[in-house]
Amino acid sequence: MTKASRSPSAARQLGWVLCALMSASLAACGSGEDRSSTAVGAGSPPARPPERSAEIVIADYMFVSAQIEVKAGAFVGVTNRDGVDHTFTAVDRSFDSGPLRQSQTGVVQIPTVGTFEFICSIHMHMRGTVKAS
Ligand SMILES: [Cu+2]
Repeated sequence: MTKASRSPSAARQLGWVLCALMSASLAACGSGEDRSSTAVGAGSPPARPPERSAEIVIADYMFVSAQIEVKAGAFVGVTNRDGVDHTFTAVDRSFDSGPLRQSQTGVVQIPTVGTFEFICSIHMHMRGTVKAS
C-alpha cells in the first residue's frame, strides 16, 4: 500500500541542463540517468544449462546406475569415464547423446512418458533403462 512518490525530476533536469551547457554542441552527455537511453540489445540472455534430473556414468563398458527413473522432459547427464568412445542412445532413438569421448558429459532430454531401453550404439551389449513418468 505504498504510494509511489514522484521522482525529483527538477534535480534531474538541472543536471541535464548543466551537462548540456558544459558540453555545448558536443552532445557528449553520456550520464545514464535517462533510462530510455539504455539501448535494449537484440541479444538474448545467456542460455542456462539445463538442470539435470539424473546422472549416469559409463565405466568399464557398463552404464553405472543403468536403471533410472525421471519425469518426462527431464534432462539426464551421461559422463564417459572410459578411454574409448561410448554413446547413450535409446533403442527407439528417442534420445541419443552421440559419441562421448573420455571425461566428456552429454546431456539428453527424455521426451515423453514411457520406458526407454538404452544402449551404447558402439557397444550394443551395454544396456540400461530409463523410466519416465
Ligand atoms: Cu560404448
